[in-house]
Amino acid sequence: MKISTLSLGAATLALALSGCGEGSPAAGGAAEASGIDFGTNASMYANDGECDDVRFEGSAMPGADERNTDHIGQDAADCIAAFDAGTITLNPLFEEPASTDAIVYGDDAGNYPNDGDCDDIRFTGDYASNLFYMHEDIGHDASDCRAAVESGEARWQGATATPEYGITLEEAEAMEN
Ligand SMILES: [Ca+2]
Ligand SMILES: [Ca+2]
Repeated sequence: MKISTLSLGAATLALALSGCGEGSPAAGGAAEASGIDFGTNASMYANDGECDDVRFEGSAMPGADERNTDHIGQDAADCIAAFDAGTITLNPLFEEPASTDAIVYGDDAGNYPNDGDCDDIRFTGDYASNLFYMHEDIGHDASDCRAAVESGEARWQGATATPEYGITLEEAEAMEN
């Protein structure tokens, strides 16, 4: 169970500020050498000891039912620490493909296969402003995403720390009600 508090936000800000100068814990580590943009500590789950950024995989990630695409690029301190410790790695599905033809789309085992929308957050397009992305669909909406890329509707956004996030869970629930 995760609980966010205002005090956690204050701690996040303090840590983000302290990380700007010399002596940042990431300096010289594997995370820095990776070239990955870990982003900010804007997530409500920043600095809770788990890497909540679903671009990664490994033992320092929360359980599957606690993962959420909203935290991509917003849990830098936790994910840098875990990356340096070797308890997470970049999910290979997010590695930049050499060309559009080299994209690994995965399979159709996600929540919304073959519904005409590319639900994999590795991709975006004009449609994304109305889409609720779920982490379970990463690499699991292959037919829809392949068709959308081939038609030009979708484009690769990959491992950017500032993706198009689609709509939030709250917005999705409001649309259902
Ligand atoms: Ca975290
Ligand atoms: Ca779909």
